[in-house]
Amino acid sequence: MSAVPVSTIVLHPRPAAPAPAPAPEPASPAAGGARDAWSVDAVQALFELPFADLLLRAQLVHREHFDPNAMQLSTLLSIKTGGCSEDCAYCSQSSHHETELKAGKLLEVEAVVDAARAAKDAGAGRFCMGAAWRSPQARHMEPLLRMVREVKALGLETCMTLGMLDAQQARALQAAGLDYYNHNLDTDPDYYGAVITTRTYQDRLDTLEHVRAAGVKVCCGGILGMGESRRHRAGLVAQLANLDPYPESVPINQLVPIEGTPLAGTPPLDPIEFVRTVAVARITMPRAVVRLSAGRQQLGDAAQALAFLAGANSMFYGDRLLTTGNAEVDRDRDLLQRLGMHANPPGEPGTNSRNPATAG
Ligand code: SAM
Ligand code: DTB
Ligand code: SF4
Repeated sequence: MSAVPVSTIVLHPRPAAPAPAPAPEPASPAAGGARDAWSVDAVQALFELPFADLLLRAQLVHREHFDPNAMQLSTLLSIKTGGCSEDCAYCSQSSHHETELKAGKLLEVEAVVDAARAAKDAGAGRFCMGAAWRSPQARHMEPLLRMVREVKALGLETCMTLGMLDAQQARALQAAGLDYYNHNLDTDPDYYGAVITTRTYQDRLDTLEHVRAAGVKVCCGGILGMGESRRHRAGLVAQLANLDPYPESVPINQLVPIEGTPLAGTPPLDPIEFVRTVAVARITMPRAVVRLSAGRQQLGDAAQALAFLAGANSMFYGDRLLTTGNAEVDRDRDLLQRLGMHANPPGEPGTNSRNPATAG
């Protein structure tokens, strides 16, 4: 394991007064201790730290739990595209918006398995299947369960994102071999109503509860750059960090502005603020795998490298996300190589041995 123990990192004495120290990290859920909640104020205080202090803190936390040079690679496939009844203001697939996207049917199982095999051959460790639904219907379950079984049989980790699930659907997916379910909180509860009106924050929390109760690992994050404030970003991170336990996997998306959606003209987020958010996620959720998700093309190599320093240790890998482009595979391989980073083999989370939450 190449993770550098914190004790071996030489820190130069700080010449000036130390930056204010935000609240201590709450007791780890894996340690079974009582958890303190992260207040939004405490999370915002992390955001306000000088950039170098914030990144150092994030790196120390990261190195304590993970190999800092390991990258988890997930490939996405849209298994059912467009025509969605929800009104998420960022989304190309909502039938409430006039976008250029053509709606399709649920893909055949064989087509999904072929795409998963290609993703594995290209080096992905996890295959994430996304459907533009409010929630899956009963007739969808049989093909979905076959997809999970057959993708899993290839030796890939499986992930799905299908909208809201009830308890029974979550249990059926778990029994088929689903490793992760992605369901994002997307933003702060106070900003949520400006983005989505067709389902509530509580609906999302309920689905996360069903996923957790079924024994499927939780992949839950949000979107930055939708016009929210720093306070809202702190509120989102506090919500995620206060889930008990916090998600195993935290995707941080940057808004991909899509023509025809209400958020199309939103000014881009400062990349430094994006990196700050990654660092704050790392500090507040030390054992979570933090994923650079949508928006990597806009971030560019230098900001992504900073985000890796800030504790991001996963990315979407493959030329497409769901309906938009992603950084190209050759470019990502080149980026990892220039940074001396390596991809995790499938099923291997790239943790160090002190990480009970994701080591098994
Ligand atoms: N329909 C399901 C749902 O919403 O739960 C699953 C698919 S949905 C596309 C998954 C997530 O992708 C959303 O929750 C959102 O966080 C992210 N996403 C969708 N469109 C995006 C965009 N234009 N920019 C950034 N992230 C986006
Ligand atoms: C997540 O948090 N981001 C992914 C995945 N989960 C399903 C989706 C990103 C979608 C970006 C816009 C698109 O391609 O449509
Ligand atoms: Fe539908 Fe998901 Fe897009 Fe919302 S984010 S419109 S639920 S596909």
